This record gives sequence, C-alpha cells and structure tokens, in this order.
Amino acid sequence: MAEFYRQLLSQLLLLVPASKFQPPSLDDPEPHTEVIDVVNAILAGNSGSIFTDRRYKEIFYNPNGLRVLSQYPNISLKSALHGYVDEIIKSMDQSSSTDARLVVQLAAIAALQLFIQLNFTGPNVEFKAHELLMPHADHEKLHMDLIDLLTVEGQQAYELMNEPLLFIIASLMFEKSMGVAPQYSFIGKDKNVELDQMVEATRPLVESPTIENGSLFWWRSRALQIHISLLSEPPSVLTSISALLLGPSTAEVLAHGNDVLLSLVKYEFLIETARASIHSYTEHLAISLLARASEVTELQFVLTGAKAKRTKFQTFTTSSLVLLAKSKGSTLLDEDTAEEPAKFNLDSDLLLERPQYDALEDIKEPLPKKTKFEGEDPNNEVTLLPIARHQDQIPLELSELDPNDQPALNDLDNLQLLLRLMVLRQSSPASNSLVEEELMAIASRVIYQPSKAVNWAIFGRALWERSLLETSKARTVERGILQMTSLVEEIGLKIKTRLLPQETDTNNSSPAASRLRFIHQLPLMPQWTMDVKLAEKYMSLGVLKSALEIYERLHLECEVALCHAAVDNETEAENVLLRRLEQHPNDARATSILGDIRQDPQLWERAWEIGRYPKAKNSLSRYYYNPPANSGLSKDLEAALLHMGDCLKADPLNFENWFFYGCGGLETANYELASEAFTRCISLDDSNSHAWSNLATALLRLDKTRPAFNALKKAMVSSKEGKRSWRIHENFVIVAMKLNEWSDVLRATRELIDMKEGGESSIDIPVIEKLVEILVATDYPKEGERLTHYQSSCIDLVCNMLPNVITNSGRCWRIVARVHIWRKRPWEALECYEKAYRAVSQKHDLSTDETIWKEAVEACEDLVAAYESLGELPGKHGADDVVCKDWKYKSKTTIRSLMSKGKQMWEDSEGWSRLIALKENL
Ligand SMILES: *[C@@H]1O[C@H](CO)[C@@H](O)[C@H](O)[C@H]1NC(C)=O
Ligand SMILES: *[C@@H]1O[C@H](CO)[C@@H](O)[C@H](O)[C@H]1NC(C)=O
Ligand SMILES: *[C@@H]1O[C@H](CO)[C@@H](O)[C@H](O)[C@H]1NC(C)=O
Ligand SMILES: *[C@@H]1O[C@H](CO)[C@@H](O)[C@H](O)[C@H]1NC(C)=O
Ligand SMILES: CC(=O)N[C@H]1CO[C@H](CO)[C@@H](O)[C@@H]1O
Repeated sequence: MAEFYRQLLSQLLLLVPASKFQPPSLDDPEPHTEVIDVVNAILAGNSGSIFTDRRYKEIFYNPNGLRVLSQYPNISLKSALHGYVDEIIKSMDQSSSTDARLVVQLAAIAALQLFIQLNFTGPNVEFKAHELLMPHADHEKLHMDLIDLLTVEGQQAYELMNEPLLFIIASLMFEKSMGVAPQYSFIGKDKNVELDQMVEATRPLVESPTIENGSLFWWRSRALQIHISLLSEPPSVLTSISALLLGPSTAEVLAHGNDVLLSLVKYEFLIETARASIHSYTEHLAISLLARASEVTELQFVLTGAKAKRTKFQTFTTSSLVLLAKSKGSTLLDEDTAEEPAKFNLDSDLLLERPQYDALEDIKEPLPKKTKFEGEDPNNEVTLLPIARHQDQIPLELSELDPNDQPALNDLDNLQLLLRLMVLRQSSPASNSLVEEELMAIASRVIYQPSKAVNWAIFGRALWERSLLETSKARTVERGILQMTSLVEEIGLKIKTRLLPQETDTNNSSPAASRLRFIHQLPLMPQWTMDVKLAEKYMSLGVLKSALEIYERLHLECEVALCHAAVDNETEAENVLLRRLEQHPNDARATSILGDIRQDPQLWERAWEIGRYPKAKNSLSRYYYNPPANSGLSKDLEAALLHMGDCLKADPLNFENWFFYGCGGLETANYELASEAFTRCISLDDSNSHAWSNLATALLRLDKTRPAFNALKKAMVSSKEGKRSWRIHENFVIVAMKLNEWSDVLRATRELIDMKEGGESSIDIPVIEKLVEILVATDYPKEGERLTHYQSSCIDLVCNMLPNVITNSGRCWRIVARVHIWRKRPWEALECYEKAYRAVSQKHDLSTDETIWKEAVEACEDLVAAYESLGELPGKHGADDVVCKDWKYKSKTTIRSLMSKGKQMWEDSEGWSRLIALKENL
C-alpha cells in the first residue's frame, strides 16, 4: 500500500508527462480508480475538470459546506471559507473510502494548479470559481475581501489576480488536512501571531511524515511559495514555514526506495529548496544545493572563452564567453511532443541574433569569482559556474563539443542552468559587464539547442533573462525593451484557447501540462510581475511615463508613489498614497511608505500597529540611529536597537538588518547581541568576510578566543581576491599567537607580506623572530629526511620572501642569518651579516646621529664575531673549502673602514673605544 502511494504521489510531485504516467498496480479489492483518475487529470493539465466532473461533487459541492459559504456576507468571509473547508474534511472523514483524505489533498492540488495556470502560465481558460461556489455573492466585494485574506505582514496581495478563491480554498485544504489550527492559518492571518509562534506550531506537525503526509507538506510548501509571489516583498514567515514543510525528512519519505523516481524526487527537492532561497533573497544558500543537484543528473558544464561574431552578418570576431554543457541523457520528464518554442519565431531578428563561434580561446580578462567554501577546507570550493581559463582545463568530453552545435540538454539540466544564472545575477553587483557576459553565455546555452527540445516555460524564461541582459547595454537597450514587451504579450496572452475541456484525454499532453511541468522549480513570475519588471526597466532608463502607465494599469499604487518619489516629486507621491489610504485605511505598506516620504515616525508606528509591517520598524530604527537635522533629536542608539530587534523578529532573513543590528551591538558594547547578530548574518551568507570579522571582534570581547580565531579564519578565506583586508590578517596573527597556532601565524604572515607589497613596514619583526625561534628549536632533517611543512614554509618566508622586502634593517638580516646557520649554510649566514652591516654603515646620518653610529658599531661587532666563528667552517663547495679563508683580513678592513668613517665625529665616543678593543682582540 505504501509503495502504491509512493509511486503515485511521486509521479504527481514530478508532474511527469501524462504519456509517461504509470499508474502503480496493487492487489487490492478496492480499485483506487478515483485517485488515479484525479492524478491523471492533473498531469494532463486538466485540473479544472475536477470541478465539473460529477464524481468529485462531494468535495467542492459538499452541501453543508456550501450552506456555510452562502452565509457570507452575513458572516465574515474568513469564517465562511474556514467553515466550508471544515465541512468538506468532516464529510470525507466519515466516508468509508480509505482514500478519502488523499482525495482532499488531490482536490487541493488541482485547485492550486488551475490557479497557477490562470495567473502564471496560461493558456487562459474560461473559469469562474465564484459562480460555481458562491453564485449569490456580490462579485466585486467578494474579490476584494478575498484579496484582503491574503495579506501577510501588512502587505496586500496583488489586486487584479485571477480567481483568488481557488488559491484560498487550496491553501485551506492543505492547512486543515495537516491539522493546522485556525489561529495559525495564512488565510486571514492573525497579525498578532508572531513568526516564532507559527514555527513552533508547525514543527510538531511535520515530524516523521508518512508518505501521504510527505506529499501533503511538499505541496503546501509549493502553495506558500505561490503565496509569496502574490506579495511585493517576500515575508519571512511564509519562507520559514515553507522551509519547515519541505525539509529533508519530507523528501526522504518520498525518495525512499531505489528507482528512477527516487533520484528525480531527490533532484527536485534540491532544486526547489534552491529556488526557495532565490525567492527569499538568501541565494547564497542555494549554491551548495545546486552543486548537489548537478551530481544527481551528472550534468557537465564549463564556461570558457571563444572568438565570436555577434551575428552572421558581422565580419570581425570579438572575444566572448561560451558555456559548454552536456547532459548525461534524457529523463522521464522530457517529452517528445512538447509545445514548440518555435512559436517565439526564432528567426526574427528582433528576438534573436545568434552568435557564431569561430574558435575557443583562453579567457584573458579576470572574471569575478562566485564561490562558496564547504566546511573547513578552503580547497573544497563549490562554484556556481566552473570556468576553464585555459583550453587545456576543459574536461575532455566537453572539449569535443562544437560550440555552434551543442547537443540538446535534458530539461532538468536546462532548469538547473537557469537557476544558476539567477543565483549568479542576484548575488552579483548590478551592471557589471563581465558578470553580464557570463549570464548571457548561460542563457544562450539554454536558448540555442537543436530545434524543439526545450520545455516551453524554461525556454520562455531563458529568452526573458536574455532580454533583461540586453536592456543593460547601450547598444541593445532598445531591442531588449522590445523583446521584453513582446514576451510579456507572447507568454501571457497570445495562446488563448478553448474553454475548459470536458473530457480528459490523458494521452496527449496539453499545452497547460507542459507549461506547468516545471512551475514549482522555476523562480515564480506571475504574469503581472513581468510587467513590473518592464516598468522597473523603464524607471532605470529614466522613462518615468511608461513606468507609471504600467503601474497604474496594474493598480500598484505603492509603486506609483515610489516612482514619483524617485524623481523627487514628493507631493505627487504623497497624493497617490493618501488616495490609496482613503480607500484602504489598513494598508500597512502604503502607510509605511508615506512615513518614509515624510520621515514621520508616527506613520511607521501606525504601519506596525495595523499590519506588523517589518520595514516600518526598520525605518524607525534607522531614523533614531541617524535622526534628520530638523527633527531636533539626537542619535538614540537604544531606541534604534529596540526597533531593529522588533523588525528582525518579524523578518529574520535579512542580512543587512542583522548586520546593522550587530554593528549597533558593537557600538553599545553589547557583545552578546553583536555576536548573535553576526552569527545570523553568517547563516544567511557565509561568504561575507566583514560579518566574520565583526563576529570575531565580538567573540574576542567575550573572551571566546578559539571561536574568534575560527571566525577570523573564515574572514580571511572569504575575503575576495584583490580586496583582502590586511587588518583582518593582522588581527588573525595576533589571535593565532595567543593560541599558539604557529602554522596559522606563519601562513597569515606570508599573506600579509604578499598583500602589502610594501617595504619593511609590512613586517612585524617580533612575530618573525618568534616563528624563527620555533623553527630553530626543531631538528634540521638528517640526510634523506624531508622538511616538515612548517619548516619549508618558514624557510621560504625568512630566506626568500624577507630579503625581497628588507632594505636596511640589520635586525632582519640577523634573523635570516640565524635560519641559515640552522640550515648548516654558514656561508649564506655570513653574507647576511655582511648585508646587515652594510645596511647600517651606509646610512647618511652615520656621522651626525649617535644612535646610528652605535648601531653601526654593533653591526660591526656582530660581523667580526661572525667572521671569527663561521670563517673556518666547511664552505659551500666541500672538500677543503672553508667559508671565508681570509676572515681575519676582512675583519680588519671592516673595522678600519668604519673607523675612518667615524673619525671626525665620534673619536671620543664609547663606540670608538669598542672598535679599538675589537681591533686589538683580533
Ligand atoms: C443575513 O442577515 C439578514 C438579517 O439578519 C437576513 O435577512 C438574511 O437572510 C441573511 N442572509 C443570509 C444569506 O443568511
Ligand atoms: C499523517 O498521516 C497519518 C495517517 O496516514 C495521520 O494519522 C496523521 O494524523 C498525519 N499527520 C499529520 C501531521 O497530518
Ligand atoms: C491512451 O493510451 C493507452 C495506451 O497507450 C490506450 O490504451 C488508451 O486507450 C489511450 N487513451 C486515450 C483516451 O486515447
Ligand atoms: C509631479 O507630478 C505631477 C503629476 O504627474 C505633475 O503634475 C507635477 O508637475 C509634478 N511636479 C513636479 C515638481 O515635477
Ligand atoms: C490579471 C492578470 O494579470 N491576468 C493574467 C494571469 O495570467 C494569465 C496567464 O499568463 C494571463 O493570461 C492573464 O492575463
């Protein structure tokens, strides 16, 4: 039985093409035809049929349920809908069928998929849920009340969406099927229930799921991702609960066993969690998930350089980048009869110009590197985009590909490349032309494939990404905008087909099915957000009018106001917001934005009061941290921290705010708070070296030296090439010395010298003396033995690196000499003493500054002592050779020359008599 459910529900989760669906068989007197039929209908893209098919009447048309619904508007819409779904579940629980609970889940999935089709993917179908379920309600009021029920954290959902009723019913069915108590519902969410409470209430429900529950949690997490995309800013509470639902134990219970389905389910789990982190702007967390995903499908890919003509008409070539990629093979999810992307008119010069690659070549420019380190080992890098700088670094199988005719990739791999593109874009500085070239190379790889092949939605998204990139280049900006506009139309509206099909043809894949296939893995973009993107693009190009037109058409008043504010027309921005608030007095986001424009704390307080809108608290915090001059207030750190604390409680997935909070902690000497804040930063992005280094500062103040040391280590590893901070290195050296971690001291000291490239000031002599002390306390290896790592690295530091930096420090040269003696190379040691002496004796102010004169005398004494003790030792050439045969003569000339230099000034000094004594002793 369990196996039956696992196979059935896995295939549904994967949304396998209907033609490849294999209804699991089961020796059971009960035929289970009902559930198999629903699954079939969903897979075929006919989710709507379950509203019209008589057999499902008892679900949606449950008489008791409809009776509750019909009491609206006498009772609130929230209680009407909760009551309706309660009735459905109650009657299914009374049913004799073992599948009754599962049928509710499937009905919810169908409603969700239909909602997505009607707002995200198309094709559009004629469907009016309210006419079926609430025929007597006033449609317009109902719609606005439905939209209100979707408010989370003070943010109203997009007003003009289609059929919110479908989404709400699906969500309630998911919630109630898993036993979520009404006060923890996201439908009409109680603003006073905090994120922590939501998490605590959900945690026990998701422990050790069964197969059916696993599927339920997974689908509910998908619904929450959809909910996020209906709001302007991703609320942490939705993200957190979604992550809890789609945790490893959920995936495990379904990916248990050993077959094709298993690895696909595992793959989708990784990809979907990666997508969730893109949605919540914690994309750094996606990097290692994507790395694991490419292991599952064994996708091979590498970015390399190529000479290319931009179009087939261009006569010269330029250096560009190309992504070579190869799939292991096709998967169950690829289909033979996919909707042809040819509908996009590939030959159109407007949409596509295809680069022609002449030959691969090495990459000359330095590419920004986006890397994450796994665990302690800095060599174990996970890159988002492996790069072959030189052609001999290209893996063999990929080097055999023809860049102009690369093989088709399977859709899971296409999908993964797109996600990598999005993570890369989201985590890179905006408008960096090198990053954009990388992104273009990825998008092109997905777009240019042997005809057909690519799934409609994936292909459309790749085109979309490509046109976004084009708009950021002056040469192609106009074309990019045209492309975006035509894609908005193409993807959204063009293919208006038939009414709701009445009959389920399960064998032929419908366009709806193939468009929906990867909707839960691709970052979600409801129809209207494409328009929003276009509007943002217009704004960034300074085309205010076009941007305003779009936002006004979409009824996005907050965005309209922000546009006006962006061009300093604050009066108009205020007017727009005031009009909005007249109609929607409880719109917390609008209230808060008005507060931002007026810099008015009362408005922010109100936005928090009415909707717990976290950004209002953020604004308050920053206001008190740095009050405007005309407010008459002075900086109030305590208030700033208090407000930020509230903000973070509601919205804990925000790196910048934790960072701000942590800095406030350091500033107020609240090191516990600071260390917690920076720890949170690191859990969101462990590649940020400032966060690591600040964490270390806080930990040091708390006397947690060892953890501070580890944090500094991370700070060093994660600081970007070319932007490494010597301050972090210096702190690291100090802490490492405290802990007697001499290998680390050694390593960091070497890096410091490398980094500063600058003279003796970069050398901390006592540190090096200590390192050398440790070195010479070890035994120099005997014949046939090897140097330890510490020994060879320290020798390299002192004998090779140091002499390049030292110019005139006698003390340094004596350190070098010491190492040479330990290495049994007295001849080199002697050279060092000579250099040390020369360094001092040639100083200009020898004849004017007595301390220099003294130093010179000391150096001379050292040198003479060295001649004496080293001169007779066996020399470098062996046999009878000695280090310095005429050491006595050299000693005398050295003393004599110094005396002649000092004669005029220092004949009465103490140093002079020391030189005399030295000479006589010889
Ligand atoms: C709503 O309440 C009014 C007055 O209490 C009543 O006349 C009406 O029938 C009720 N409507 C519904 C749909 O229950
Ligand atoms: C999980 O499923 C079992 C039966 O399959 C059910 O008894 C249990 O209540 C479910 N748990 C949750 C949290 O839904
Ligand atoms: C679907 O295909 C199966 C086998 O390939 C066939 O038996 C069935 O009749 C087909 N159904 C329809 C509705 O075409
Ligand atoms: C602000 O915008 C309004 C409406 O678009 C316009 O009439 C007005 O001239 C603008 N004011 C300024 C200062 O640009
Ligand atoms: C109001 C709105 O934006 N509706 C769109 C929802 O998504 C579908 C599918 O893309 C479009 O056809 C609708 O126009």
